[in-house]
Amino acid sequence: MQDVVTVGESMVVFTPVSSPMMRFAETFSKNLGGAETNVAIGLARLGHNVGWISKLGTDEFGTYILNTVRGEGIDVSKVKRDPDFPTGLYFKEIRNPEDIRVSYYRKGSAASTIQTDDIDETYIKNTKYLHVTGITPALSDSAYRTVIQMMQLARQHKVTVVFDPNLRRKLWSEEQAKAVLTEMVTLSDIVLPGLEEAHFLFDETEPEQAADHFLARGCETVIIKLGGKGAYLKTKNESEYIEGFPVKQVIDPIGAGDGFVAGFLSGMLDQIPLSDAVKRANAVGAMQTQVKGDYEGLPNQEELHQFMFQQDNIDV
Ligand code: KDG
Repeated sequence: MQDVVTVGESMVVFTPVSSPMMRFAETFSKNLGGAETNVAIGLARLGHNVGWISKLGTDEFGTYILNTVRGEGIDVSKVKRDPDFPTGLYFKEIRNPEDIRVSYYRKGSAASTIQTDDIDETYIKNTKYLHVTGITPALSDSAYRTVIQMMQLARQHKVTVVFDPNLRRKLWSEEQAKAVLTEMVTLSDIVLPGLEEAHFLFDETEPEQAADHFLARGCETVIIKLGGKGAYLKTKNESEYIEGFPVKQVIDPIGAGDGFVAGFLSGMLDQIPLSDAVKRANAVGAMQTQVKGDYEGLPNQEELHQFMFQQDNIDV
């Protein structure tokens, strides 16, 4: 039995080293990225049992990803390997923390061939939370059908569905994204959009009004991520702004939203009050911005407690 099961694509990430610009760089660092594995790693480091469903090529990059994710303590027994399709790649140019450019090489990747036949219903039934993002349905039609079916199965089995829209404009058209992400909202119990995503979906600029659209579509808990400012939480019974943790300098913002989701789910699993779970989410998100890489800054329990304790004492 897992605490959280997630499904999605992980890619090898190459980051220019000798120059921040790809066209001049002669050396690149190799790493791992993928919103869903970022969340999974964050949760595993905080002591939770997590399973990851995906597909990888049988290439060296697939082996690297599988070993790394397994090495973080995540159950990879539901990750399939396919010799006919490559593992996805992406390149991340950090020109500065406000100007990060991402180039995907993931069309036709192994993960994009995931299909409904790959679903193991028992695995989904036996988890407390199913975590999905709006990246997976953008990969292919079969990936779209798979993720929707997983959400439906989770609901049938009373598994809580957690959805982060993670809008990736490079992967699909605005119309497609809006239609599918809205459909996913209606199949979710907990949604964690960024304010920009809430605006994209419902044309609202204020968190309070945006949150109401999600509640009206059946979500029980809405948490709107506000970056460094923290987050806005709304349910039927409560609503609150929860301040973020200040950081001196953002080194790499990628993965902060995933860290936020991991921190929040960790709080839910530990059964702390909702607003404390959001506070933990803010802390994990802030910590993730302090290190280069999509997941490297995600803390273990001790690091998290130390960070939150220090920050609370600075505030006093
Ligand atoms: O949320 C961080 C992700 O964007 C990154 O790790 C890569 O999954 C990724 C994507 O599709 O951009």
